[in-house]
Amino acid sequence: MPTVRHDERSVSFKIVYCGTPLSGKTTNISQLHARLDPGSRSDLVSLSTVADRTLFFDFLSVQTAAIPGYGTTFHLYTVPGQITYNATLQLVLREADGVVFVADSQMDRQRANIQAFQNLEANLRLNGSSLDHLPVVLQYNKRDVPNAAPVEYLEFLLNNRARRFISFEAEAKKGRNVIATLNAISQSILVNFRNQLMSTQPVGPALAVA
Ligand SMILES: Nc1nc2c(ncn2[C@@H]2O[C@H](COP(=O)(O)OP(=O)(O)O)[C@@H](O)[C@H]2O)c(=O)[nH]1
Ligand SMILES: [Mg+2]
Repeated sequence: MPTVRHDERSVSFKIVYCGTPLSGKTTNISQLHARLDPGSRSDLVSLSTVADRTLFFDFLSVQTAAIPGYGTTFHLYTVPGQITYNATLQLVLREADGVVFVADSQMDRQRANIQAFQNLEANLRLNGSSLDHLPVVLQYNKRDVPNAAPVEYLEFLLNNRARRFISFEAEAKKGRNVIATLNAISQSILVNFRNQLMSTQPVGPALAVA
């Protein structure tokens, strides 16, 4: 759910980056941090466990002028892919306005991608949400690796559904299509937001005349 503050004339949305461990979620966020204007983004916040480099989550917020008259902010979170951190995933997914699923292109990570995808679906269901209603963008990351699965195969595994998701090939490490992915998910969220507003607002005079 977006947070709308009419007193401050601000709207904020939450985007969650999900996917199997080491697929490149943190790399996406740190590349965005490096590439966006420092004046329109926050510092990068990363909370990690002491024992290893596994992160609880990363956080970055980005300001845009997407909604006229309102300051519009997208809050970006990554969540750990490990099943051990499922409680964190569920908590961060709560109230998500959109999801970026970062898939690992390496052929031997396809089973892990599928598991992470099914885990995402299950957690959304527990939160009363679903992939059929939420804006989702798929990112096929690590296209540079020698054992990359063909994109058509990734589409077959992860995007073989009635309502297909927008998908991108990416090399997050080099920043390729990292901003394009953010752009697509934020567009999709804004369209959703506008549609929801239209369905809850009373019909205005212009519409009544038409
Ligand atoms: N070859 C290659 N490696 C990548 C790419 N994106 C991320 N990585 C590497 O994959 C590893 C895991 O990335 P990280 O962002 O920590 O994954 P996370 O667990 O999903 O947050 C790191 O060593 C990254 O440098 C990419 O596009 N190509
Ligand atoms: Mg990470």
